[in-house]
Amino acid sequence: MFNKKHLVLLASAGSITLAGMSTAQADTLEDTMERGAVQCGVSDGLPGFSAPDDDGNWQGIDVDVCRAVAAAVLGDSEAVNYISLNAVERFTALQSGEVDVLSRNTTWTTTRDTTLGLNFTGVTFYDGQGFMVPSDLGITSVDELDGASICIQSGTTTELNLADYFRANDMEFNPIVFDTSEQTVGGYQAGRCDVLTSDTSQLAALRIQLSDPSTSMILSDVISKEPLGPVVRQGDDTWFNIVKWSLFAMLNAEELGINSDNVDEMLESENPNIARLLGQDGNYGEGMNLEADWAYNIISQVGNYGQSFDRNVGMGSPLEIERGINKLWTEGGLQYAPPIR
Ligand SMILES: N[C@@H](CCC(=O)N[C@@H](CS)C(=O)NCC(=O)O)C(=O)O
Repeated sequence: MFNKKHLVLLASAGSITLAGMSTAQADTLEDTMERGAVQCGVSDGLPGFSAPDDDGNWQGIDVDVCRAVAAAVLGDSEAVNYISLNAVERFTALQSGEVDVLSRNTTWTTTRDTTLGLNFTGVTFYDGQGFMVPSDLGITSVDELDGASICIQSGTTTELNLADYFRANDMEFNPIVFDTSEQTVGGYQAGRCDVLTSDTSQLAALRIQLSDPSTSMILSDVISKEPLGPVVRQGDDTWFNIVKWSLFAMLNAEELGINSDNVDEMLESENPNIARLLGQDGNYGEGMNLEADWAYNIISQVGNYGQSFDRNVGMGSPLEIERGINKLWTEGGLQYAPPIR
């Protein structure tokens, strides 16, 4: 059961715990304020999640988390330094302090949350692993993939789930492993494999990068749970709270009907929930050493969760992903933020 990968992970987890302890006194908020920018770890470029636009400005639902933190802390959502990380590099970059928040389509798992000296702060996108196949193969289900060559990215939960699923179903596969999504999609396009597997949202992002997306389809089967969310180092609870509550502020704003267009009118609202969120009744940022307008700054500059979802990955974006289980709990979905009180 214990393969080489597990041993490498455990070996590195040891030094990581020590690194986490040595930074127990860290004051990431103070460092960020002195620097004047949030150090944000993102992907190598995954449209909808984190990718630079034509003008070189980073965009995406993961990017919006870092923009929200920058708005809350510095009053300026643009005050972010983006650091591109592939799947293998991402945790080391956070542990070493190269980045202060990792917001890069990263699945929350036990090992990552408890053995790496890191903490997951919430879920930006509830996802699951799926498969993309050339449409002309006539494949309709994952059960037809016995013996397939499968393109996959190293250092991901995708790799682990694939092995589990095929073993459990007594099926064989030939993994073709790459380090970046660009290489993975390139390998698939060049015919190095029959199938590409990844989180389904990321398949949607990879599919639109194909020279002709209509030649590939995403199967409806989903073989895993992939709750994706931002990660911080252990040992700095104030920073942990800031990142966690920045996302909660965006979710609460959507629930309360506050968006970037109406937030100024909402400052006059008689609704106590709105008044608390916008800093008109008390200062709920105080416990995080933030100003009372921390959430106002997030909502006015970044928008609420629904706005971010829609423009980056939803129907207002080229990915056109349905809101699905990422709807608010009030709409039958899983997205639920604790109250501001
Ligand atoms: N959610 C999974 C997969 C994450 C992942 O890295 N997926 C690839 C999909 S191809 C990716 O995003 N690559 C972007 C990159 O290389 O920067 C995990 O946390 O392990």
